[in-house]
Order: sequence, then C-alpha cells, then structure tokens
Amino acid sequence: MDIRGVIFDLDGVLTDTAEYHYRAWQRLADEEGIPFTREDNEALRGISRRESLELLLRGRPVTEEQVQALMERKNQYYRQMIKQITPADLLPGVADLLKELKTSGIKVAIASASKNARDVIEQLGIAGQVDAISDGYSVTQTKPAPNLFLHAAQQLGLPPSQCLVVEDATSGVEAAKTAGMWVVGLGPVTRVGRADVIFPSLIGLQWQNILEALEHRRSEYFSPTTEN
Ligand code: B16
Ligand code: MG
Repeated sequence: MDIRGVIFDLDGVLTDTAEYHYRAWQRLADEEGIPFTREDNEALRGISRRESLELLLRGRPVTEEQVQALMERKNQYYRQMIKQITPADLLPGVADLLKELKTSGIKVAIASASKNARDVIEQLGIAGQVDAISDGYSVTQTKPAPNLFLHAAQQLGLPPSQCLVVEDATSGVEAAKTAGMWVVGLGPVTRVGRADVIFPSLIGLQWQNILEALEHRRSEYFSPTTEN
C-alpha cells in the first residue's frame, strides 16, 4: 500500500455544514408544506442540490422555473447560515490530522459536491493547507459518480490507487470506490458500510492509525477464505 494523497469530503467531514444543509432544506420544505424529517435528510447527504430537491419533492410536478427558484431559495438560507463559520468550526481532529499529513509529505485535496465549498474552505482558514480543491463547478456529474474524486486525484498528479478518500456519506463512499480509491468512512455503518475502514469521527485519529487499519483490511481482502 502506497498512499500519497488524502482527499477529504467537506460537508460532514471537515466541518458540520451537513447540519446547515439539513436546516435549509427543512425550512424550504416547511414553507412549501412538504413533509420532510431529519431521517429523510439522510438520503440527501453528499448529493447535488438539484438531486436533493428532486428527492425532497418526491415526484410533485414542478416547472423548470420553479425548480430554479426553489434551489435558489434553499441556497440563500444555506449561505446565510455559513456566514457564521470560523476556524473554530473545523470538526475535532481535523486540524491535527492536516498538520500531520503535511509533515508526512502526504498531499491533501478537498472534493465536495458543493458549489459553496470554496467559501466554506476560506472561512475555515484551511485554504493554505490544501494542494487541490474540486467542487460542484469542477465536474458535471457529482457523487455517486467518481468524477469529483478523479478530478481531485488528477490535480494532485496521483493515480487513484495512491489516493485515500475520507467520506461521511453513502453517495461519497460509492463514488470513491468506483474511482478505485481507498476509503475511510466516518459515521454509522448504515451510512458508510461500504468503506474499507470505518471510524466514528476523526477525533484522536493519527495518520499511523489510519494506515494500520487499512493495512489490516488489505490483508483480509487478500487472505484465502474458508467456506463452510
Ligand atoms: P451546494 P459534500 C455536498 O457536499 C453536501 O453534502 C450536500 O448535502 C449538498 O447538497 C451538496 O454538497 C451540494 O451543495 O448546494 O452548496 O452546491 O458532502 O460533497 O462536501
Ligand atoms: Mg459529506
């Protein structure tokens, strides 16, 4: 195993904007009288704004003009909320891991489906710590298509097999696997179960811990299995 680059998802991995996306969709749904719960929001994690709206509408007939207006309104609510983001909103464990990756000579990218990713990254104060950013403007097909991660790897100048993705969403894990990359899933198994290794969060996690867990998993993949 020769991992040279780590590609982080943004929303839900580096900061908890996943909560803001949820609140913005919830407000829109409430205003439109559309039933929507925190549980329903799980299916929206990591997918694009347009696909999120389609899921929220559940087949309700809307014109393209209405789609545009609804997406714009949700985005305004979201942008209002992210104005308050500061470096203190980096999730626990992120700052230390970023420092450690830098000193270990590992390249770092952020690959987010969000068109607001660059603003969030600036406000978090980590723009100077990343080698590449791929966002909702970089590709036309976002997660679960592999394009965003492949775009990030290309910017880093690395083949997919030398990249590790850190994701919190089912769609993101799927995208990274399809891209042929190693994946660390953060959160419940029900959400990131297809990842190679799973941790509850980045709290207290060192680069060495991640590499050891991946090595362990790789040896399992290649060990002969016995069938009953
Ligand atoms: P925007 P990620 C994703 O970001 C979010 O998880 C998802 O909820 C959102 O709909 C998508 O970005 C698009 O975001 O509306 O800001 O363009 O998880 O890939 O960092
Ligand atoms: Mg995410």
